[in-house]
Amino acid sequence: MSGDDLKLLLEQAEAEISTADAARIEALRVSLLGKNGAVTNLLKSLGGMEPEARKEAGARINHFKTQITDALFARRAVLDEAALTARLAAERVDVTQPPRPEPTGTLHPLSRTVEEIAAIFGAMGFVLKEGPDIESDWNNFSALNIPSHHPARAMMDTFYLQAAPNERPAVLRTHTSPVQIRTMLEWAAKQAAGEPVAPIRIIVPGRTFRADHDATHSPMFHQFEGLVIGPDITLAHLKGCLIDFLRAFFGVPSLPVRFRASYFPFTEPSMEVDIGWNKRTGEIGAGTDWLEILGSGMVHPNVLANVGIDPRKYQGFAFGVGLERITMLKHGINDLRLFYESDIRWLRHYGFAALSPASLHEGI
Ligand code: 2U9
Repeated sequence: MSGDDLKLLLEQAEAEISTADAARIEALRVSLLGKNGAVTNLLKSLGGMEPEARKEAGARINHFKTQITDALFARRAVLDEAALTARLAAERVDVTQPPRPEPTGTLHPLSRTVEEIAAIFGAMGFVLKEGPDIESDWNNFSALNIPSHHPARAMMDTFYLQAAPNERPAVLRTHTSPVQIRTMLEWAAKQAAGEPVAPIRIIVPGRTFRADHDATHSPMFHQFEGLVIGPDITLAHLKGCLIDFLRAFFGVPSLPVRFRASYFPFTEPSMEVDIGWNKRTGEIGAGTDWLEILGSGMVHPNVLANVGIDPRKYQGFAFGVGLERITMLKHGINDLRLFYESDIRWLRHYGFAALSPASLHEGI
């Protein structure tokens, strides 16, 4: 093969290599440099040449071989680089993306209030207790010193469930107090069995039911109640505990709190608790007006006796709060019915981020 032929072959090969893909590059390598490729065949043809001509042709062939090798290497480098760039683009990780899909829902304001209450009372050593919506008449009324003829039963507008003949009807609980009754019964049973018991310190949030429906009453609403029972619990504990709670919950360290004598069948003495506010602006902790916020009292000795606790050895205090009421006051919500309408716009506005738990050090 003449020098010109080889030059032409080199130009053609380089042109082809310059646009080849990875598979074509390999095919070209085999056909040009492989065992039966062009270069090998050219080298074989050297055998029959004169020494001078062989030297010249050998140099040309070697040059051709080097050029082809370089061209293949360069093209491969371009293809590898392009493949890597494409992979990097395709497999790019945005480290600023959240690890899981963003939560789009919000925590209902009532759930948030329960979390806040749990955080505040949790710090005071209380544990959270829950119980069933359907209760016996005894757990809901009789044990709480509300006998059959008591006007409080009518006051509470109870939903009764169909009863079997000769049985008292079950009720939809009118307050969360039956959970305290259950807790005290278990406590007294343990003690009677000789098991060691710690003082009771519970908070009980939950659904309650009364046959009542207008702008400020819903047939289903929520309460939370609290109960402390121990050998040396006094009215001073009740006052300290509730003052601390109200100041933490409303975020006003100097919130004025007033205790006013009242009546509940299950407590004696009983007290209503008021906080200071400005009735005109709705600001809590400012102004000279008083707002009734919760009910409380020392657990009635009859109630303790009903559940098998000796009232001469143990005393305690209890309190009850409407969850909707304190949530409305805290967040300026003006209609009770909004809580249950599941209006997504309202929930977005008044809802809370589900992943930011209530805690005392975050200021509730
Ligand atoms: C036991 C003993 C005593 C719970 C109490 C109140 C006072 C009270 C109301 C607040 C607003 C109900 O939601 S509301 O309408 N509750 O005023 N509750 S003392 O007393 C108990 C509970 C259980 C065994």
